[in-house]
Amino acid sequence: MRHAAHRAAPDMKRIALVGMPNTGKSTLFNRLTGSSARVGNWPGLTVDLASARIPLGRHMAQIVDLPGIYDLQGLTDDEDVVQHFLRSQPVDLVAVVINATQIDRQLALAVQLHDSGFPCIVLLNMADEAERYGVGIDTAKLQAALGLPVASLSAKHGRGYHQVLQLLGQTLDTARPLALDHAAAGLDRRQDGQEGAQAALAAAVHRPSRLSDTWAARIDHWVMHPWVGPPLFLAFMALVFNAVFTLGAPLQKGLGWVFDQLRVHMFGPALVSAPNWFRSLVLDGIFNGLSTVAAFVPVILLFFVFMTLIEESGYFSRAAFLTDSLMSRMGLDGRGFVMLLMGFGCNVPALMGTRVMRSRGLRLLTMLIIPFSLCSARLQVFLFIIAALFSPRIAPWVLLSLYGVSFAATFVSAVLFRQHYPSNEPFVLELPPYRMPTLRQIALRSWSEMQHFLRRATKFIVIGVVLVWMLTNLPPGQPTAGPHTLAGWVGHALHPAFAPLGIPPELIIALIFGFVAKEIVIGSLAVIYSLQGDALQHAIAAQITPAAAYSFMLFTLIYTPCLSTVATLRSESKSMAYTGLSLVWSLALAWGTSLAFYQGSRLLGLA
Ligand SMILES: Nc1nc2c(ncn2[C@@H]2O[C@H](COP(=O)(O)OP(=O)(O)O)[C@@H](O)[C@H]2O)c(=O)[nH]1
Ligand SMILES: [Mg+2]
Repeated sequence: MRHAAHRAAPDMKRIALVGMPNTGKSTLFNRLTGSSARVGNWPGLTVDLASARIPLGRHMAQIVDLPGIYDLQGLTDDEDVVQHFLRSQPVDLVAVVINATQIDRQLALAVQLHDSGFPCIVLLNMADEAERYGVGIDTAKLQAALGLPVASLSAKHGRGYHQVLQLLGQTLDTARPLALDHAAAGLDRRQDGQEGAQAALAAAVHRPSRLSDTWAARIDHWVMHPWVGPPLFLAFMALVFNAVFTLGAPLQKGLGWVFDQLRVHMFGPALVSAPNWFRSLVLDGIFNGLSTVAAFVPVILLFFVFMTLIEESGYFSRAAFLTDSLMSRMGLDGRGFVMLLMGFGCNVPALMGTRVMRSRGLRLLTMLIIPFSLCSARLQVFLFIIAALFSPRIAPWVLLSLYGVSFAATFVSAVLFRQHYPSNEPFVLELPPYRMPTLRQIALRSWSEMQHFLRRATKFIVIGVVLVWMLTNLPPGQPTAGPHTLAGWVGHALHPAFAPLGIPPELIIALIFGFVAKEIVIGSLAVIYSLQGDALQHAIAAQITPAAAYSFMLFTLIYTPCLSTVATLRSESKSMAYTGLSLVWSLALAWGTSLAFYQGSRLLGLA
């Protein structure tokens, strides 16, 4: 079935966008395809590729956005993906996207593809920047020298776009798909394209000896300064972080209110005459699952608004460069550090943000450690428990120590697993110029990331919430999460495993709820103890010691953050085995840490 979905209809043309990284392939793709684009599986590929069908001239064409490559014969994961794609999917036209300001280094790729037999068209993108830097390209001469159609455009601002559409349509009139065996033979021939490129460059391109941008150089002097740069970066991250979560919290609250209203005024009344268990399943199971998913929407939207700003402006590459040497000791890179910091707000968008990493190994390692970032949902639990058991004088230190543990768990995991996830991404220090993001870019990105999350996570999360509902409400006739429900039995059965950690059965049940979302842990404690607020805090304080409470918090910090994170891990890694590893490892680390802490403090006579 998967194969069938990607076999183009007989009258359907296929155009592949190929080019070096950051030449604007995706920007052009988005402009071409708008909202019709879909991200999907391709047979034999480890990454998802975006594709869409659009009318072009007299044809329907499927456009595919491929990852960036430096060389047709290169060895990185991405180059592998492109090779595999060109060998397994017939294409009618390869649109080679080139950053016009770097045409001297990029043209050879177009010649390589042409020499390998692929029907090509050359798109000189970033015409706006080329003009600003004084790079002059005579497209007519270039076209003649290469023997290929050439057009120049600015994909970001839309300049020259309509001519490109026309040219694509015309080129398709005569383009014939390259048979797969010819494509393979062409790719096996291994040419470097340098000669043809040099001749064409000499004939058609005028480049100033040095492209200078004094304005950017002056900013970089401070942004990349060894002493000024890092604090500036941290201050900037703190700002972004605050912006995301101060704006996000009221939005989340508002959304929660809307869901409450729906529940109280619509679904509740509609279900009054339904049997109790059914009403509870719909309202406390399915409906709660949906509102859990919805709660992430504002954070994801805001996160990607800021992420687009940071990435598009060019600051992201610079920040990553600053922290790169530090992170490389852990087998990570600077971009991973930025995502790790983002994870302290919410793990879900941070995991999605790792998509900027092109090496699968690097990405998996980064995704393995992000869930240990103490996110704002866990913070709520800690604030509640700390207030219940620790005096105001030491409370801040307790919280600070949890942040320390969060960093330590990250570090330990990275060091332990770095061998398993080697990165073969070439480290290319190429700082993009500073660029002003457009509103269109920001809106498009945050909207599509939100859709991506909803489409991939909803089913998984709702099923998980319903399972927890079943645990805490079956068999029927018992008080929710009571000792004679399935959850009560599980809590009892797990007691031997948790007693050495100082965690009583009531809190084990709370941990089961916490598997769904940390936001509901306190609420679940209220249900389990049938108490609220101060009374609940007193009851917990009376039941456990501070050492047991800290052990509970350690466990809460380190084990699975929430179902949404698990769903995101699964959809981003596309591997159940990897998702399972992440679950098992975090559970094991949580258990070991809590055990070591609780037994240690008992030995010291503190528990
Ligand atoms: N100035 C300018 N920037 C562009 C243009 N097209 C793309 N960009 C920027 O170049 C960067 C890389 O674009 P992207 O589409 O992600 O490149 P890809 O790696 O080839 O998919 C982004 O910051 C874009 O906003 C353009 O025509 N002019
Ligand atoms: Mg891209």
